[in-house]
Order: sequence, then C-alpha cells, then structure tokens
Amino acid sequence: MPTISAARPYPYNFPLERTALVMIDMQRDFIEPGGFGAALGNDVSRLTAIIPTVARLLAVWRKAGLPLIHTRENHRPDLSDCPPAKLTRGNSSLRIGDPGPMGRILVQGEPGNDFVPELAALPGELVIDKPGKGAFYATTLQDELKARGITHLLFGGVTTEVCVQTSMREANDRGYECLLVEDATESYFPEFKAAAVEMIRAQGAIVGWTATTDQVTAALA
Ligand code: TIU
Repeated sequence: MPTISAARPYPYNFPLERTALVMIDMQRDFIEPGGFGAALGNDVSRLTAIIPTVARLLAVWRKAGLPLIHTRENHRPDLSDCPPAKLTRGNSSLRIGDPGPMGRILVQGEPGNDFVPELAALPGELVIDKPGKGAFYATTLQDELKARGITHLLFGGVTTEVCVQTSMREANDRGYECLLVEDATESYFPEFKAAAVEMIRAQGAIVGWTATTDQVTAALA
C-alpha cells in the first residue's frame, strides 16, 4: 500500500484500488474573471495560479490509472435547486442565474460553468454537479463511491475553506480517510487557506491529512 510518509500530521497510507481523487470545482465561474467568484468581489488571480499544479496532479493520477472525480457547483437553468438564501445572499449586482460575460452565472451548461480547459474531465471520469458547497449534499457522490468500493479520498480544488473544506468534512463524517493536496487547492484569501490547512490536520488529523503534489507523486512512483 502506498504511503505518503511526509504527510502531516503523520504518514498517510492509501490502498490504490480504494482511493479516489476528488477535484472540487475547477470551473471558469471561480477561476476566470467574469464568473461567480469575481461577481462576489474576489480577485481570481490566486486561483488561476494553481492550474499548472492541478494539471500535474491530474496527470500523475491518470497515469496511475486511479479513479478521478470532478465536481462542479451549479444550478438548474430554472434555479429550482437554488435556495432563496443562496440566491439573495450578498450585495453583488451580478447574481446566480444572471447573464454575465461567460453566460448565466453558476448555471449548468453555460460556458462559465465548465471546467477551465486545462483541467477538463476526460471521457470515463465521473463529474458530479452539486448545488451546495459540499460535494455530498444533494448529489449521488456517496452512492458512486460505495459502488466503486472507495474508502480513501484525496481532495484538491477551489476554494479551500469553502467547497473543498465543506466536502472534506462531509467525507470525514461519512468515514472516508481524507487527505488535502495543499498546493492543488487555493482560496481568494491566503490567510483563510492557511487556517483551513492547519485546522484540517490539527488534533491528530481531526478532519484529515495534508500533503503536497510532489509528495503524492513520490508515493505513486
Ligand atoms: N466563494 C467561494 O469561496 N467559493 C464558492 O462559492 N464555491 C466554491 O468554493 N466552489
């Protein structure tokens, strides 16, 4: 069984045949100007910067032939799966469902809702569309993991303290052994990313482990 011996707070073992990589929301809506993230008032450049690292992680994972799952945060075109509290939250002039430069904000099928081209899902890879921050809420993810016998999950994606951390906490409570790939995730707020990484691995990996893309790569070599 591969071991990431440099994982924090202590070595992480993962059975190859039961481990999936879950890449959270690497969508234009969060990473490119003109999408949902920018509409919330964020500078998206920090997120754009991790695309090469995430691409490297995906390449290593695919080369190893391991299960790769991509998520997208989005809503149906009629917004029936978007609670009013989410729709009306904040003071942005551009809200979920409004037309923006990349199509309707955070709506399924719109150009802005797709993955950034460098990180597109390949045929055969599972794509989970999710209406919430967590990847388990109102999705088939847990059934899909059960069907594949998955027990261990590596996480990357954006943003660290919002959709990634929420998904990792959901997974942890469901009994999955979780690890965050810390340079394959990013936040609009560096201090929030740093705090999320620390709180995940604190208290003896209370939510899970952390490691870098190089450390994951070395474990698979
Ligand atoms: N705003 C923010 O930081 N994140 C989100 O709204 N969604 C995700 O994290 N994907």
